[in-house]
Amino acid sequence: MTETKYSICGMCAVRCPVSVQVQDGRPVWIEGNTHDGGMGRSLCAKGGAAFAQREDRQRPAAPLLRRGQRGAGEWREVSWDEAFDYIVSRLQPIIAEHGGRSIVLSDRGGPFADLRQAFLKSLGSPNYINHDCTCGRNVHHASKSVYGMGRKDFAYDYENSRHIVLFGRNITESLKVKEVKSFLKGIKNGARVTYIDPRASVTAGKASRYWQVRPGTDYALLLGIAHCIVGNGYYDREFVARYVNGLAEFKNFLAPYTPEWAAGECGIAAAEIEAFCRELNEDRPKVIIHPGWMLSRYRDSFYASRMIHILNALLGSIEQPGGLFYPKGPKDAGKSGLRSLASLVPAVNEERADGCGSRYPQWDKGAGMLQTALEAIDTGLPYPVKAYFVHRHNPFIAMPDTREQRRILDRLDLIVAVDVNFSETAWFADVILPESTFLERDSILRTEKGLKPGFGRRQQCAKPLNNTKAGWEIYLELAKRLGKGEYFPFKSIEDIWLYQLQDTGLTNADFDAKGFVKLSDKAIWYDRDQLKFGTESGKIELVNPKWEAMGVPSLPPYAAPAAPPPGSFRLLFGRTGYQAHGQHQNNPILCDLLDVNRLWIHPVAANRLGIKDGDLVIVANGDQQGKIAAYVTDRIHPEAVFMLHGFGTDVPVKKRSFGKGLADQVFMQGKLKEWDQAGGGLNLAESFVTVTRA
Ligand SMILES: Nc1nc2c(c(=O)[nH]1)N[C@H]1C(S)=C(S)[C@@H](COP(=O)(O)OP(=O)(O)OC[C@H]3O[C@@H](n4cnc5c(=O)[nH]c(N)nc54)[C@H](O)[C@@H]3O)O[C@H]1N2
Ligand SMILES: Nc1nc2c(c(=O)[nH]1)N[C@H]1C(S)=C(S)[C@@H](COP(=O)(O)OP(=O)(O)OC[C@H]3O[C@@H](n4cnc5c(=O)[nH]c(N)nc54)[C@H](O)[C@@H]3O)O[C@H]1N2
Ligand code: SF4
Ligand SMILES: [Mo]
Repeated sequence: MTETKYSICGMCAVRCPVSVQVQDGRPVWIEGNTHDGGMGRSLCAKGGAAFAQREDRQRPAAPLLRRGQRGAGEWREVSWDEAFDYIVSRLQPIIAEHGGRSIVLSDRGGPFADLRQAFLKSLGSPNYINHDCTCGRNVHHASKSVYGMGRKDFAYDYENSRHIVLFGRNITESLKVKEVKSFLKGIKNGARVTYIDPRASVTAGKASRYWQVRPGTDYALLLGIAHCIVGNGYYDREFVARYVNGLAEFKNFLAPYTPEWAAGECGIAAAEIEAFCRELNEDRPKVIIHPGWMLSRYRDSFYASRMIHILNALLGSIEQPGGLFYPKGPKDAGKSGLRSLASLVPAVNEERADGCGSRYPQWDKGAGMLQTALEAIDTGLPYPVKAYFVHRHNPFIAMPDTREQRRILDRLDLIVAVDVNFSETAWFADVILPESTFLERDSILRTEKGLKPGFGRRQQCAKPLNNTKAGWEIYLELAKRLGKGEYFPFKSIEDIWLYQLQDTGLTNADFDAKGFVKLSDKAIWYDRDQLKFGTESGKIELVNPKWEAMGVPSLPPYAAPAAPPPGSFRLLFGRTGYQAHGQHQNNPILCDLLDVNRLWIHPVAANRLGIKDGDLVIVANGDQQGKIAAYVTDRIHPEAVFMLHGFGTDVPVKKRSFGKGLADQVFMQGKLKEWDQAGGGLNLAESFVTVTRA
């Protein structure tokens, strides 16, 4: 018998709606959930490799307890009972001596984090942290300082846009299926695309204008653009008069930053910048300037991102078809939202170990900051941190300087990893709890914000092949054994769903037909005459007094980036459509598509160093070095070299990928202690390497 199950892909953090054909209990086909108009049947390569992940034998197949030294890879397979008992027996004394706050949990964030947050809270810890210090934290904090709203409070209507501007937003490779489809529709509908990146990615090939900007100088380019737009009155006067505070001060600040000045910094000719601004003036307000992520990993990313947020406001592209819009939630459709699981547990009023909201008053408490939490583990300040749960997060790949992380994590009394793979971090843990793959598990319901808000359900499509459990089972059981069962009165996932749906008038069965429930048939747009922003004034703040009072100036003068030391290159990194970070290099199908990264290097630099295309080269930073093949191409800026992120695993049981390619993060030595002082995002792109022929 064949049946169709609607669920949510888990091969990357985008979590696309999927439909899975199941024949006699075996999943036989996966595709996009066609009930979702934006998906159609499309999936990306990673989603298409989901069955291969499930069947892969080189993954943890049962709970594992460490036997040898941390990281030695000697494991003992145990029952779930024994694994839970072990964790409880280690946690109880830690809690007794240091309190619940000595436990940190980090994960990949997202719509299913509610239960993990509830679990941690029930133990009395405020220290929930997600991955974002290496992802979009600067963009997020910049957005808060301009709009009083976060980066996820805005979404993009590519399809109806007249001009899509992408600062290192490699939308066709670092992809979200629905987004890339909407982007391609926008191009078909005639949108111009300006793509700015020191590296000509696949997205550059889709652009009507490509600028090979000097790495790390986007802020200068943006200042030149802002100067031209404000100086020539290319902005939306009505929108600005109504919603924007501080234009006069902004204009004064911009005075020295002419396009000619910008050209000297970033290498894009002034005439080109001016021509681009004239186009923006023609195309506004149906313009999207995507704040991206790659501007998020430099020391001035907060300010570069702020400038992008400001430009969108000046062009009037907010809550505008063809521009940016607010993703609407259940309330906007006049409906109640899902009940929160974290709200079942009493509030925890402890100071955070990572200093968010205290030492760093401007940083959001919600997502935390892993690098300052690591500092707390290392120093015992502001208080001792003794246990670490790492769930669907792989800091040894995702955070810089793996060696330094190992040193710090080794100070902990307990490390528990919940993963589907032998992640590099899990390999160093004391306990690995293998989660069932997304095809094999249910998850808590999620809210889907957008023009048509709704709720979505991930459901089990096939029984686990191994001795694994779903996340909700793991945390409920742990809570129970730690004496916190009273907060989680659930016996099954259906119980949890029913609780979440309590105020909505919906039942579990409402998700059967499509896998999701929409709360509005029509796209919801706010009245553009009645917009409210999250700042104290309710306006868009070009100069934000609240942030200034927290020690974060709104308009500091520009400072040029450090040039690479003689003989060195700035190390840039990015992704491919075939992998998500470091998690699929060992997937049997995906490793076949791409099994190794190469070092992109400009022909002029390569000639100087006697390097030919395909030669093996030694990449080095301090005492860290490794070998890969060179890809000699003028698609990379001469000051930089580039490699795909996520390769070079040192976990030997991942036999297909072990020892293949290089890991970029090991060359980022010292970067755990270097972050954008305003926004807190780590300066991953401020590392330099030397390159020599092997
Ligand atoms: N040097 C460098 N560092 C970077 C980046 C870079 O490009 N270069 N990129 C940065 C960015 S943008 C981000 S978002 C972060 C991402 O960093 P992470 O959040 O760590 O990366 P993910 O690929 O999402 O995978 C995290 C872990 O989840 C596991 N996993 C996958 N599926 C499941 C599941 O169903 N259940 C469970 N329990 N675990 C699962 C994977 O095996 C993996 O170990 O890295 C950042 N760090
Ligand atoms: N297939 C796939 N899709 C993904 C992911 C994945 O791992 N795999 N990860 C998801 C996640 S978590 C994220 S955050 C996004 C990331 O999405 P993106 O940020 O779009 O992706 P990246 O490939 O990390 O980086 C994009 C580009 O930034 C460029 N860049 C480097 N320095 C500069 C600079 O100074 N200025 C400018 N303008 N550009 C610069 C790099 O050369 C690179 O080509 O992708 C998401 N989608
Ligand atoms: S982008 Fe690909 S891997 Fe990620 S959720 Fe969507 S289909 Fe799955
Ligand atoms: Mo990310």
